[in-house]
Amino acid sequence: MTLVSALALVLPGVGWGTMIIPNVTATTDMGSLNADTTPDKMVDGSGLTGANSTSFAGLHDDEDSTGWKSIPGITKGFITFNLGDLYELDAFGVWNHAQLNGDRGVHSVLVEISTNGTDFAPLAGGPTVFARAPSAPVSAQVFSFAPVAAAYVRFDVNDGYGAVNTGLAEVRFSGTAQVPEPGGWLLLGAGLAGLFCYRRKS
Ligand SMILES: [Ca+2]
Repeated sequence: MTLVSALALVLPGVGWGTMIIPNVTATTDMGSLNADTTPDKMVDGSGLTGANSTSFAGLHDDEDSTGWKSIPGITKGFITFNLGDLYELDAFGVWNHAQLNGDRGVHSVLVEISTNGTDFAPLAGGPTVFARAPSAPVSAQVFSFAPVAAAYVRFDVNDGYGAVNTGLAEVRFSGTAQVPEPGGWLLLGAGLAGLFCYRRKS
């Protein structure tokens, strides 16, 4: 265990050295109600005010065009998040969908992680239920766990809170970017040394 991961275990929420992961993308096999409710509305900050890059602060509205909503009749399926890089993932925050007094929200889930986007395993210490959000504005429900290497996170959605379709307003992840392997550092150092020598000669 590294010092960073040890500290992250004892610090609540976003631990020391971790950050909200930027540029996450989302896909789903549960479809979208319409062009305003596509999966990207879960990860683009739409409808979220007061958010920052170091915590799960922020309140989300319940407008029609700021969250993902599935195709009516489909409340079971997968949502896959691509973190864009490999991270020591330590927490995520869920702003559940508040429409219909929270009936629109996602209820029971299995959270899985992957380093390659193909092989997924259950997230140890991950939640199995997302709380109902009975009204907007919605604050994040934050789930923290022992840091684990992940480049992808998948929500295996089992059901919603009773509406004909289900959805999520926003999901954000926190973690520490994994440093390059020792070989990578050597290459970086050699490159910088080469650049330095080049500038000295010119
Ligand atoms: Ca949103």
